Amino acid sequence: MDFKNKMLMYMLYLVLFKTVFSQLLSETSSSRIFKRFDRLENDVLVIRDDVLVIRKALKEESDIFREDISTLFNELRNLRKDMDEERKRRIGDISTVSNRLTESGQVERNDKQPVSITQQLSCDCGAVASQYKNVINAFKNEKSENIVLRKKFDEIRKKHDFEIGNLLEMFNNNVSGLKSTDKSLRSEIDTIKTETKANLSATQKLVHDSFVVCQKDNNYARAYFDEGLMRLNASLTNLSLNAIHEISRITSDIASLKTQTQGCYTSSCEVKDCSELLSSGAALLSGVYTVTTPLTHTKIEVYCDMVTDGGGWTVFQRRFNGSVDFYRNFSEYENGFGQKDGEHWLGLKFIQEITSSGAYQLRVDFKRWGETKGYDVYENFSLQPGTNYTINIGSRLQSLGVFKHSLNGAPNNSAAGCAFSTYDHDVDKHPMNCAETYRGAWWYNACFDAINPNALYGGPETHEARYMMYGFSDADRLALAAITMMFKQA
Ligand SMILES: [Ca+2]
Repeated sequence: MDFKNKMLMYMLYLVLFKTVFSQLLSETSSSRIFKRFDRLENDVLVIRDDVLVIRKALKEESDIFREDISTLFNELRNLRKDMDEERKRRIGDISTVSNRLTESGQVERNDKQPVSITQQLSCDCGAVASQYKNVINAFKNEKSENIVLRKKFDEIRKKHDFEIGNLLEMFNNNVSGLKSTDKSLRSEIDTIKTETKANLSATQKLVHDSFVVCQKDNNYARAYFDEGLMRLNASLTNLSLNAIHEISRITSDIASLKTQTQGCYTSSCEVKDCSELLSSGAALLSGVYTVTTPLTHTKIEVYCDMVTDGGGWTVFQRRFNGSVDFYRNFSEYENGFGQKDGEHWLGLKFIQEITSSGAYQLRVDFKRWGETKGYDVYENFSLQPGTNYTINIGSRLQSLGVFKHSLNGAPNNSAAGCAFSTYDHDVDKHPMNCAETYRGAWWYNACFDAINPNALYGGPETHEARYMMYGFSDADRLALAAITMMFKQA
């Protein structure tokens, strides 16, 4: 690669560097500035390498020129030496000739044989003169050639001096330009370093400030969390204590219940209903218990409601999901059906036997579709002796959610004083079979007025008289979702 091409490449490097650097300056991100800075340093190193190569090339060329000049000097020296030798030789020849001439003159003056000498001399002088002439011509030629060589040497030397001067000037200019560029680059690098340092300081301050804020937030959150945790621990401790207390109470209740239940399987435990079970002193839960009927001493299972209105209620009818079919014959109503812990009918004979032994209240609880609840309570409930199981119902004590109807209201419609009818045991006061017509079993009058608790189990939209209902309003006549009928000692 010659010098011009290298200079051209160098200029290209400079342009490239300027472009890169101007782009570098436009960057704001410190990481990008760092990357550009690295590239810039690489470019500077490449340029420095090129300068070294240029310097080396210049030196080599300069050495070559020096060698050439030295060679020329040597040649010139040799030429001079040759010329001197030749000149000496010619001078020697001339001297010889001159001596010979002198000698021949002496011979002419002293020799007594001048003719032969003259002849000899004329013969030798012609040859010597010719030789001398040749020598002179050769010398002239040599001199002329010597002058030409000297001229050429001067021209070459001038030319080389001029080229060396040009090269030196170019070299000095390049070095000066490189020094200027280097200075400029160093200045720009310093500027970038300063800016980067400032950016780094600002970023460090920002990070530090953010860290301080985060730390404060973190401390606040931790304190809040710790406080919450303490509160939670306290709550959990209270809950645990309450739970332990509750578990202890329930365990005690279960133990009492077990004792009571087991006791009632023995002949010594003779409670006739849930009222007596409750008043026996144990803290009891609602559920199925065994009682002994007061007259026939029959042990039967009954469901006791120990919650409603003080508890002690013996349930004789319970419906809440339609799982048990209540359209049944008289015998089944007399003896009972269903599961005591689910939907069931206790049995007319058991209701009759228990309620005949004392004063009992009758309570009806019901729930309409949509969760509206109601109840109806009467005094003096019992079933008269005999197989018709005629119902006695006293005054209404309290009620909720029952409209104008009641169990002992209108003489032609209320249940009070009526016998119990099923589809196969029509003892109602109407010519037709009320139980069959209205798909129930009840103390039908002629036939009933909005109260048909053992009829078909209907849905939320059912509003017909053959569906389970109790004291509906004339407006809705909707079926019930659940109903419970029970008694307890007054
Ligand atoms: Ca009838």
